[in-house]
Amino acid sequence: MAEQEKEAALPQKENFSEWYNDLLQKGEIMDVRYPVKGLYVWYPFGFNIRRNVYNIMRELLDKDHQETLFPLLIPENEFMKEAEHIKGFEDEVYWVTHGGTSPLDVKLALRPTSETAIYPMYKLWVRSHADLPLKLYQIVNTFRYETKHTRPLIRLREITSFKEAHTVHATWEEAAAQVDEAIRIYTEFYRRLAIPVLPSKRPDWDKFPGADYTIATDALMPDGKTLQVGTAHHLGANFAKTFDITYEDVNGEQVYAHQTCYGVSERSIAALISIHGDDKGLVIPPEIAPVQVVIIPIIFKESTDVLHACENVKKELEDAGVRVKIDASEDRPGAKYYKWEMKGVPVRLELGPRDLKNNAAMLVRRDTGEKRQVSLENISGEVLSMFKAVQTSLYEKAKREVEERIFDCSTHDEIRQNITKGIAKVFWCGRKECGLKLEDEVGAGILGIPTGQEPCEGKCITCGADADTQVYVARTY
Ligand code: 5CA
Ligand code: ZN
Repeated sequence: MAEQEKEAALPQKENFSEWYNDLLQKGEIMDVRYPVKGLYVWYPFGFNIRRNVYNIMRELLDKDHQETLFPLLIPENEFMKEAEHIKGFEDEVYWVTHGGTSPLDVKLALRPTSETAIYPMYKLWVRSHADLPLKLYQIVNTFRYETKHTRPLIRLREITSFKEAHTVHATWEEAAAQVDEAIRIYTEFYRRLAIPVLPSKRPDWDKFPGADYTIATDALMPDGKTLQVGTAHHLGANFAKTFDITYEDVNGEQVYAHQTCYGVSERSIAALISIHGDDKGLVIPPEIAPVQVVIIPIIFKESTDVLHACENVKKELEDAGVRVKIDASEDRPGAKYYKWEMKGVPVRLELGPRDLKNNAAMLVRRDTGEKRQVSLENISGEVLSMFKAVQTSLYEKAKREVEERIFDCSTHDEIRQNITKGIAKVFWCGRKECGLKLEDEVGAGILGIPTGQEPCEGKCITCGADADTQVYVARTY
């Protein structure tokens, strides 16, 4: 990259789209210049963030799921078995039709999601109630021929980081409990990313093709639109009937199993960088940051002492498990600050001759800019406690932002006035007709009924009939 290009500042975050695209490039997350629409390339720095994020996901799932890996290609006959599922995906599937120059006997679909790859095997694997529950997941690429505007990390034609879990249970109720559990796992996952999410039950017309119902988690983006960053689906016995997944129950009878599936993609990283980033670049929670502390030696003339002290600090931090870099390049300190701020390094440590005399260093927080002089005596303790403070305040700040941007509305006009700022919360009678009319008139979508909503009473915002639930309405990605 040319020096000048590197130095150019980001557009203000208020111009969200421009800011986002620029940040992906300057923060070295994704290169968007790959010559196929909807496909992008991970820079190594972005990929490092991805690895840290998915390690959290693995840690959460590995408690009671097992990781697996299924093939990318799905034979047409399997893919075409579940009617609702086909209807939902047929316009989005890429087909492999040839091997070399010979047409294939059976066309092969590139998985848009893996139900139809996995469930024929589940038919073989599930035999008795002792095999249940079965909870597997994989992290793979999936392909969807998206026709809406594609965007890096947000709407991809090759989703490179699709985490999909597929579970099998004895009863409908157990599957329902697993859907709730999936939403708890996702809420915890996003909390580790310092992102508050809003879980809600999608209206019927927006559920996953082939599911009984869908619960989704949405994150509020800086431009006031929401991004669906995870979904959990109750599949009932719908797929079990199609793929003949049965088990022998305690009475020795063959009965259909009940299933769930739930997924998260690199949209999680889109939300991460969008929600925390600022006009200076990335802001990355410590647990996820590829570089957690950058040490900047402040050198005047005789510098060996300072450099030596920096090496010692680096060693001590590394022994405490911290990912550290010393920037001893020729650049001016200001240029170094700029560079590492763009990269979102959570803590900067400055050390000069005067600090050294006092056996101290200066710590600077990336998220708030706050500076603190600390003793070198217990430097790893100071840094680790600053990490905690950063993590907490990133989450709290994002949470306040969401709370301030949910608006109770009682007319379509009121929704229209508030919807560019965030999310509207409104009473809805539950009738599809009213829901669709609402969406049409305000130019936004119903996300769904918040999970765990207290019973409430009001009038449907569209028809005025009695309503006992409120729903979120938002402009969505
Ligand atoms: N089989 C189910 C559960 S794994 C499934 O495919 N669900 S999904 O269609 O809702 O996708 C799961 C999640 O992937 C979505 O909630 C969304 O966050 C993400 N996602 C869906 N399509 C795309 C896309 N084109 N680009 C990036 N992320 C996507
Ligand atoms: Zn109504």
